[in-house]
Amino acid sequence: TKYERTFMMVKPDGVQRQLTGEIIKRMETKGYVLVGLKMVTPDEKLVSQHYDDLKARPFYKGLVKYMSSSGPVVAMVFQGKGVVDYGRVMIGVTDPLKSAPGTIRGDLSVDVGRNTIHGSDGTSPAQDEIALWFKPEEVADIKNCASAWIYE
Ligand code: DAT
Ligand code: MG
Repeated sequence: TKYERTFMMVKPDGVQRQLTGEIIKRMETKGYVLVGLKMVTPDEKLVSQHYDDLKARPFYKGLVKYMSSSGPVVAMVFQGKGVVDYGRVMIGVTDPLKSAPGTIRGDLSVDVGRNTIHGSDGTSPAQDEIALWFKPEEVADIKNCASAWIYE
């Protein structure tokens, strides 16, 4: 694939609040291509692996419990130029009340523990997270017909 990929996930609060379409719409209208999509009800093991780098943090236990006992999430892979870093810009910072208006968290969320969406923090974590949540055959190799009108 020509462009990088990132892992994003609509968290249980975002699914319950029916924000999945809004989130996908923002990424797609930017010009990023959805190449992986599934609803998953993650167990503790999967969430623990996903947030392994935070296991020393005081909120880790509550985070894992929330993410693994609140119903489904929507796991996604987006593809495009700069999608890892710019995807994070579109998401906003961790605390929604510190996120700028126009960002997903800034527009849609209030509390840090209900901040609606996850996005990989770097290209290396992105690769790890895609591999954790998706089988290789679940990520499509899409040649987007609009790419000549998005990229010069
Ligand atoms: P981000 O999701 O912006 O990458 P992170 O990786 O530092 O942030 O933390 C993962 C999630 O853990 C975050 O989306 C919400 C939760 N979290 C982070 N910091 C927290 C805190 N101080 N109190 C409660 N939950 C927190
Ligand atoms: Mg993070």
